[in-house]
Amino acid sequence: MKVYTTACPRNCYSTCAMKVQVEDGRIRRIEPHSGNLATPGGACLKGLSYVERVHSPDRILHPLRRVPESGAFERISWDEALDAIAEKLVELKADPGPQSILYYSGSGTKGLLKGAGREFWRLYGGCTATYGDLCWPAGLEATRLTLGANKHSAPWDIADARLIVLWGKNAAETNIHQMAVIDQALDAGAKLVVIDPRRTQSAERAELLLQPRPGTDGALALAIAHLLIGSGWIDREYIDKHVHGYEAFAETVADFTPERAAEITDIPAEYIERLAEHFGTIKPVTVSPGFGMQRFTNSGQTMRALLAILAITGNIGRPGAGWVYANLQSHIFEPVLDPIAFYPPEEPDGVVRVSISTARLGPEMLATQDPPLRMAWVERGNPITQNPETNTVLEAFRALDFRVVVEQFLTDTAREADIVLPAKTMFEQSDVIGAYWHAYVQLKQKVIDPPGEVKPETEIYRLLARRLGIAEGDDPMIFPVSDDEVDAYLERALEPFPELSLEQLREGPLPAPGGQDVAFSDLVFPTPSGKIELESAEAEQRWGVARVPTYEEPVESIRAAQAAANDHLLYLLTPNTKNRIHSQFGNLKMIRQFDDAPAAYLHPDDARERGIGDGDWVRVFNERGELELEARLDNGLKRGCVCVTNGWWISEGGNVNFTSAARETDMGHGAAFHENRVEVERLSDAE
Ligand SMILES: Nc1nc2c(c(=O)[nH]1)N[C@H]1C(S)=C(S)[C@@H](COP(=O)(O)OP(=O)(O)OC[C@H]3O[C@@H](n4cnc5c(=O)[nH]c(N)nc54)[C@H](O)[C@@H]3O)O[C@H]1N2
Ligand SMILES: Nc1nc2c(c(=O)[nH]1)N[C@H]1C(S)=C(S)[C@@H](COP(=O)(O)OP(=O)(O)OC[C@H]3O[C@@H](n4cnc5c(=O)[nH]c(N)nc54)[C@H](O)[C@@H]3O)O[C@H]1N2
Ligand SMILES: [Mo]
Repeated sequence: MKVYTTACPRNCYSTCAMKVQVEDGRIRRIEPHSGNLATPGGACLKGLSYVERVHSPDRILHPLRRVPESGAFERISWDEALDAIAEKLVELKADPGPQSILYYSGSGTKGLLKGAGREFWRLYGGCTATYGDLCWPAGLEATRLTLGANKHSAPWDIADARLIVLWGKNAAETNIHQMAVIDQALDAGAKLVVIDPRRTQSAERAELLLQPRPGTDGALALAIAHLLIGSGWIDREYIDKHVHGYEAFAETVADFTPERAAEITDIPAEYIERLAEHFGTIKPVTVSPGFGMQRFTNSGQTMRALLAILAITGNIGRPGAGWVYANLQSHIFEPVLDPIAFYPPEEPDGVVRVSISTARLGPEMLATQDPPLRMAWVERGNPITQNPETNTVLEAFRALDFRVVVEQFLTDTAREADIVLPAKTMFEQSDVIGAYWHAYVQLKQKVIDPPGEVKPETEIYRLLARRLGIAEGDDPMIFPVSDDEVDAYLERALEPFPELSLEQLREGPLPAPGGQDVAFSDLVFPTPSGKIELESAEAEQRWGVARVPTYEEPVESIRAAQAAANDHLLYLLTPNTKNRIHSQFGNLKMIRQFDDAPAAYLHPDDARERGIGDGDWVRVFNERGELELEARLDNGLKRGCVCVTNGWWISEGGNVNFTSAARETDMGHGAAFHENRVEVERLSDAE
C-alpha cells in the first residue's frame, strides 16, 4: 500500500488537502491531511465517496458514438472517434469557418492543465467561446470595484470576529469547514446572524435569522447604512482616511428608512434596527456573503451595498473583520480567473473568436450568425442541467450537426453528444490548483493510472492536433502527456515562485507567496482613488448602474407579477446541497443513501392554499418549463418561496433549470437564475 498527498479540485470553497491510500491500483481510503490548516477535519462525504466514484461501474471507460437510428451509444475505438472528430474539424474550418464551433468548458475541476483546451482552439484557428460565468461574477466585480481586489483574510481569522453575518450563505452545507471556525468564535462569545429566506443548518446557532423576500437584500443593507449614519455608529476617522464617496452614499441612504426597507424586504423594521445596532456597537465584524445571493438582476449593486456597511464602520483591514467572499490570493498563475477575463475577449493574440454569454448560452447559441454554430465541444461542464433555460439549451444543442462531450459519466449533456470521450478523474493526472477560500497552492497528485481507455484531455488534444497537422501539437509544454512531461510543465509554471516547488508540494499544501492573512491590513486598496470606493465612476461607465449602490426591484419579482395579474406567485430557490457539487456525486450509492430523489419544499400555508400535502406529487412550472416531483412541507421556509436543490439530472426528474431564465446579472456577466417565478400545483396524492 502507498499513501499519497493530494487535494480535491472540485468547485468548492474548502479545496481539502487529503491523503489517499492506494493498493493494487485502487483507491482504498481517503484521510485528512494536517498540512491544510483550513481543512484539518479532512474531506466531507463527497470527498470520502471518491473511493466509489473513481471505480464506479458507471464511469465511461472508452469512446462512445451515438447510433443515430436508435439513440443508443456504442463503443468505438479512439482511432474511429478521433478520425471522425478531425474530419469534422477540417470540414468546418474550411466552411463556414472555425467560429462555427462552440468550445464550452465548465467548473468540473480546477488546475493549470485546463489551459490545454484554450491553447488547442487557438492553434486550430479560433472558435466561439463563452464569457461570463454561472457562479460568482457579480460579487467579484462588486468587490473589485469597491476594494480593488478579490481577496479576504485567512479562514481562521473569523475566529476573532465578535459579530459574524452569513448573508445569503449556507456554510453548514457549502463551506462546512468554515462552520468549525465560526463555532470557535461563537464559543468565545461572538454573535451569529444569518440572512436567508430559508432556515438553514447554518442558522442553528444564530442569534438572529432574517428572512428577506428573495432579491431584496440591497434594500436591507441600505436601511442598515441609514440607521448607522443616523445613530452616529460610524467610524469617521476611518471614513476620512480610507473611504471614497461617503458623502454621495450618505445622501442616497438618507431616505432609506427601516420602514421603507421593511416594506420591500418583508422583514419587520424592528429586526432591521436590531441588526443595525449589532453592526454599530460590536467590533470586529465579518460579513461572509454567499454566491447564491448574487444571482439576481440587481445583485452587483446589492453586493456593493453590503460592502458599504463594512466600510463605514471601519471593518475592513483589521483582524476578525472583513468581507469573506472570494479569496483569490492563491490564483497566482491563472489570469483566467481574474474577473476581467470574464469579459468578452479582446483577441490580443489576433485569433478571431466569437464570444457568447454563458448566462444566455441557449438563446445566444441559437442566435449566433456569421457563421451559425454547427458543432460543440464540451468539457468539465454539464450545461444541459446547470445553465439557465434548459429547454432552450437543449434546442440549441440539438440544432447542431455535431457534438463532442468529454465526460466521466453519462450526464444529461453527455447524452446529447454524438461522440463521448472518456475523461480522467483528479487521481489520474497531476496538476497544481489554487482555491477561493484559503490561500494554499496544492498539488493534485496522480495516484493511479487512468482505467480502461481513459485519456487525459492533454493527450486527446495532442492526438487531434497531430491529425490536423498542427505542428505545436507535439510540444509537451503545451500538451504534456507522460508523467515526466506533466511534471516539467508544472515545474515551469512554478518557476517564477521560488517559495514553491513540486518536491515540496508532493508533501503538502504551501501558502501562496505574497499573501496576507488579514486582507488589506496595509489599508492599500488598488482602486482608482486608492480608497474603498462607495462611489465608483467605473461602475457607471462599465455597467450603466448608479455610481453609488442603489436598490432596484428585481426584474422577475412577485410584486411585478401581482401588478400584472400574472399567476406564477412563488419564488423558486435552487440552492446547493451538502452531498453534491452541483450535478456531481448524485449518481453514487454512498450519496443516494442520504438523498435519493429531488423534492419541492413549501411552507405549510402556501401548500394548504394549493391543496398540497406532504408527500404529494406536484408540478413546479412557469412559461419556460416544468418539473414533476414530490412535495415536502418546511416550516422554516419563508412564505412565498418554494425550494428545490440544483444539480439533479433530467433523468432523475429534478432539473430546476427547466424553469430558470437566461438572463445576466447587472454586472460581471453572471447568471441571474435565482430570479425565477413559478407556480406549484398538485398532481396526485402521496403514495
Ligand atoms: N456541498 C456543496 N458545497 C458547495 C457547492 C455544492 O454544490 N455543494 N458548490 C460550490 C459553489 S460552485 C458555490 S458557487 C458555492 C455557493 O455557496 P452558497 O452561496 O452558500 O450556496 P447557495 O446554496 O447557492 O446559496 C446560499 C443561500 O442563499 C440563499 N438565498 C437565495 N436567495 C437569496 C436572497 O435573495 N437573499 C439571501 N439573503 N439569501 C438567498 C439560499 O436559500 C441558500 O441557503 O458553494 C460551493 N460549495
Ligand atoms: N438553478 C441553478 N443552477 C445553477 C446553480 C444554482 O445555484 N441554481 N449554481 C450554478 C453554479 S454556482 C455553478 S458553479 C454551476 C456548475 O455547473 P458546471 O460547471 O456544469 O458543474 P457540474 O455540475 O459540477 O458539472 C461538471 C462536470 O464536469 C465533469 N468533470 C469533472 N472533472 C472532470 C475532468 O477532469 N475532465 C472532464 N472532461 N470532465 C470533468 C463532471 O463529471 C461533471 O459532469 O452550476 C450553476 N447552476
Ligand atoms: Mo458556483
